[in-house]
Amino acid sequence: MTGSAINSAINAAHNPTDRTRWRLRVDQGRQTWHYISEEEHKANPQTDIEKYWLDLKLDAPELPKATTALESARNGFEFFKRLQNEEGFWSSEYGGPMFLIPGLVITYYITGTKMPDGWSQEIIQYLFNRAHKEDGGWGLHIEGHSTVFGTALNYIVLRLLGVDAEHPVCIKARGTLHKLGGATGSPSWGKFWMAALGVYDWEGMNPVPPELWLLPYFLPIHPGRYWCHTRNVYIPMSYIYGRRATAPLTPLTSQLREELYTQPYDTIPWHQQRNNICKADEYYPHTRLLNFLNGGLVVAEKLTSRTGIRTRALKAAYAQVKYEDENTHYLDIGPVNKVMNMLSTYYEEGKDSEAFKLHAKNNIDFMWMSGEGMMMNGTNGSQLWDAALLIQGVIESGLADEPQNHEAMKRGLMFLDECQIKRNPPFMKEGHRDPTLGAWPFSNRFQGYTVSDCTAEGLKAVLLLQGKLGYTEKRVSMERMKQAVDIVLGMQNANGGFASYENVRGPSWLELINPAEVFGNIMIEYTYPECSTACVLGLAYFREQHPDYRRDEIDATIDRAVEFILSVQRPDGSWYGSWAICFTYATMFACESLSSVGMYYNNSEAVKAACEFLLSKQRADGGWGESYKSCEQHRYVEHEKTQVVQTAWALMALMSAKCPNQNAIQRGIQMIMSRQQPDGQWKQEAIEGIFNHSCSISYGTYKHIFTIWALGRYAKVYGDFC
Ligand code: LAN
Repeated sequence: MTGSAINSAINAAHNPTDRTRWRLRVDQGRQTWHYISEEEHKANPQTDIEKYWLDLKLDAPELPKATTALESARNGFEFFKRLQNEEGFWSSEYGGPMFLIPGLVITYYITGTKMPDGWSQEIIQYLFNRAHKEDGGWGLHIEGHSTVFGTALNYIVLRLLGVDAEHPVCIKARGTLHKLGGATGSPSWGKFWMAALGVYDWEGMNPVPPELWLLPYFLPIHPGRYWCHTRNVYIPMSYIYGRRATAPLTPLTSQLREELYTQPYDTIPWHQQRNNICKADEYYPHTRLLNFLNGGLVVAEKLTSRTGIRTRALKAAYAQVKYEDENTHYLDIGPVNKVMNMLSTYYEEGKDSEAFKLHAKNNIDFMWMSGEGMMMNGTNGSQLWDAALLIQGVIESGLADEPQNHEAMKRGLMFLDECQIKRNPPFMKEGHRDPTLGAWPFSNRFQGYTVSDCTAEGLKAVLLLQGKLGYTEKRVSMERMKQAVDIVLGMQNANGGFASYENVRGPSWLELINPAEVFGNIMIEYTYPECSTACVLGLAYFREQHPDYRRDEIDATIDRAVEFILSVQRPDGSWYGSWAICFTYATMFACESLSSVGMYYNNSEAVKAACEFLLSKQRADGGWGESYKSCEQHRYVEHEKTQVVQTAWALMALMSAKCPNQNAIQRGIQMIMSRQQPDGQWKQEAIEGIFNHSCSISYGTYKHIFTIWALGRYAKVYGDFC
């Protein structure tokens, strides 16, 4: 081949695939994208769901222009119904974090695993599209400034997938990486992936000793007490670190060694890099306690790493990898430990093992294809969460009573029935898991982790579907609802609040040894007003329909949870939101809780203060708009633009609080209506979600769910006009 023929062959590999050949399949709540052949494509045309998410032209008709709030909600649901699949849920993009794809691609490279058709080109596309226009780098998440973590790791991805170092995207990204000081300044999770790949030295990383698994559980530092996401990331990380498992050097990784740093690889003083974290990356700096302990661990590492203790510790850590894999049908709690567990399995059981094959097969559940290319979702979807919320909005608005929507509601119930978890984890005790029988998860029952508020929202949706609509079957038995109630009742913490997946198991000072640098509040479970609200309402809805079951406990649990919510209100009347942006989101939840126990604007100072807070943030155009920076900085930060999703949240809060300022509410409703498209949809605006105070995450369905819900509530409260 001539030089130019080689170049065009290389470039062709970086072109997008034929987007019309992508199909989204669903199977018992699992959702997976497939790149199909030309023949299959001809035999099986693309649906609106696929077209919508791929940014292709839909066949959705223009609807009669809405003149009232209810008409607008109806048009919104008319459109959104097109995106419901045959199993009754709504698939959706759940990207945002920019540190997930690197773990996948590095693991595939090390283990020599072939990617399914279309992935490689489309991952490249995604990174090309998401490189920041100004400096060519990537951040922690799609809206964040360029960091070493984002830029070094995604640069590595492009190179491993075959993009040339002299490709303009690589040149620009490398320039930014070098300006930031090079890959030595990466946060620890990046150091880990680079060391595993062989382009960073383990000596430049703080120890992650698997020996922690040999400690007795009564010690507060035992990893079984950590927040389950953190625990599950550090299990395989400690296994791989403990073995110093590094991929053999290849011509490509030797080149990367020279591309990632500002000085020759062999001259880097690695032991001085352990605590070298670029300022642009740092959200939660190391504490002095952590640095002190790490210093001790470095010495301990020299003594133990080749002894029988290490062998025993590796065994204990790997046992935890297995429990997690088996408990989750080899899906794992999230995308980070998913691929770390796959890499651990490769080293422990080999590439031909059944376990490794299952891992390789199941990564597809995390991959999401979009008009921008392929990303890795923050979980294996948000199936249950989106369905449960949307169904509640449609029922509250009264739209569920209209005959054209019966079928959608029946299918929704079918999915909730399917999705409820019908067993406890097989390795519950050994794997430090809590019960799951009767719970609802965030995504699907295969991943199968209980989440407090997902259980409560699932229960609420079932109670409404089965208890309030005349035309649905009783698919979820009383017995199964009681199981869900038992789960919720078991999840209240000593302070009255509810945490996310498990009860708080460790002391809050553990946060002082949070080693991840880029996230806050990750070491233990914390209690949240959002999760607590869902539990309050879930129990209250159940009590209304079934007043006899565990009545005293339900009453007492609700009272204590409401006390908790009141106790975390901030002096300005707002609540800090941990799972979406930010004060607007949590204040909506808190107001819902308080109104459920009869506290409103006119009889509660707390609710009045909440309304005043929200009203003080309303913009001239009638809407609200908050930036993800609120979550980072713990103070309200305005977004440059008004956002329909936050406008809907603020309105939901004001309406549940019975705020007397109807004019403000009406202006908000008009703002939402003004952004509705002729086919009933709302366009994507800024990112909606957040986690760990610093990383934003997309909830691609919120622009439909909360708009419909707020409009529907408005019509219910004020009548159908606007
Ligand atoms: C989620 C998504 C859903 C979210 C809600 C149900 C909305 C919340 O109310 C409770 C917490 C929960 C379940 C939650 C926890 C943390 C998750 C799983 C995420 C924000 C999605 C992605 C994030 C996960 C930790 C991302 C991987 C990163 C690590 C730091 C391991």
